[in-house]
Amino acid sequence: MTMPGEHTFQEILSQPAAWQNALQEAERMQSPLRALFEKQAPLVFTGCGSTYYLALSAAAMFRKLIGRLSLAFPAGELWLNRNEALGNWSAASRPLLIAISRSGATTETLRAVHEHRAAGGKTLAVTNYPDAPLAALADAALVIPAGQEKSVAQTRSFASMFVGLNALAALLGDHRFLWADMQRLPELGENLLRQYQPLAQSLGEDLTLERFYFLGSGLRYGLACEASLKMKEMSLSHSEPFHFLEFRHGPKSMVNQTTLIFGLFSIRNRLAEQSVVDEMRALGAKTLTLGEAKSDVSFLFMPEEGQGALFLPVLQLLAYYRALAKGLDPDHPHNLTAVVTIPAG
Ligand code: F1P
Repeated sequence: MTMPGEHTFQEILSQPAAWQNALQEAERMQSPLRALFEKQAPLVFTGCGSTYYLALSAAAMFRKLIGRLSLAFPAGELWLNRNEALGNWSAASRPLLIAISRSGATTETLRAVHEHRAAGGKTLAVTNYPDAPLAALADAALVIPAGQEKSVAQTRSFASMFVGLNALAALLGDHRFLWADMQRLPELGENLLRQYQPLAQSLGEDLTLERFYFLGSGLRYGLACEASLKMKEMSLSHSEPFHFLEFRHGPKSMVNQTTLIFGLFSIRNRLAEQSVVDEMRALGAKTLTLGEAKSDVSFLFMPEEGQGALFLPVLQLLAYYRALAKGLDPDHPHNLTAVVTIPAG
């Protein structure tokens, strides 16, 4: 018998070791993977649920760090609506598919890879399970075994694959200083977990809160989506992600005293993002800001292009504590299974 949430808690707390594993695997694989990326073809990232949100962030990272046209689609769209999503490409410019899946066994993701292969395209798999079907189906794989987990909701796995893709983008783009800075991620992650666990617990246990909005732009939009999904899956709470400036265009009508707004700040656009959070606080919302400095959760001295993973641990913990406070088991979210398989038919 395990305690409710025991696996999730352990997986969240142990993620810095999985980040370390991700840095090592990205470094080990960079030479073999350079060949796949050599052709100046567009990149198409895909996944489902959490791993689709990772695809959104990864596409933004690769656009910025290797300067390549990079898109993201849910795998189900690449399976069922491939032409609407991608259009037709000549053989010379056929996109490289980067298929992300914790389990390596989700039906839509496998079908998207099959479709891509059938159209003559190449695929890189990013996964935590080397022996699952995805790695075997792809032309190459970035595997991070330390991200494997027992829980249904992804926490350590998501963060491990995020760091793996972030590291790969830094290496392939020859961003040596960024790569050197990223070596500090595991230590910074440990510090964050230690320092902000009490804050995550007190906000997570505040059951006067009912509505949660996660604001993030650029590569933080995918992270805002993922944090929002954690809140939904684990704690069955009303939760939505938005790009910062979008929140003024309608969603802010939902703000009241029971609202908590999370601001995932960039460094570059901090002032514009801060003004949205300030406006929502003036309308009565509670707020929690995360960013490099002068935020409720601050992670110091990491360049914007390498700090994405640092947004995750406190937000994951908050969802975990809220689930427990509501009497739910975060290890077993309502109606969900760890892998979605769709029978052939
Ligand atoms: C992705 C997924 C998520 C879902 C849940 C379980 O699977 O199904 O969509 O939110 O957390 O995992 P995978 O393809 O990454 O294994």
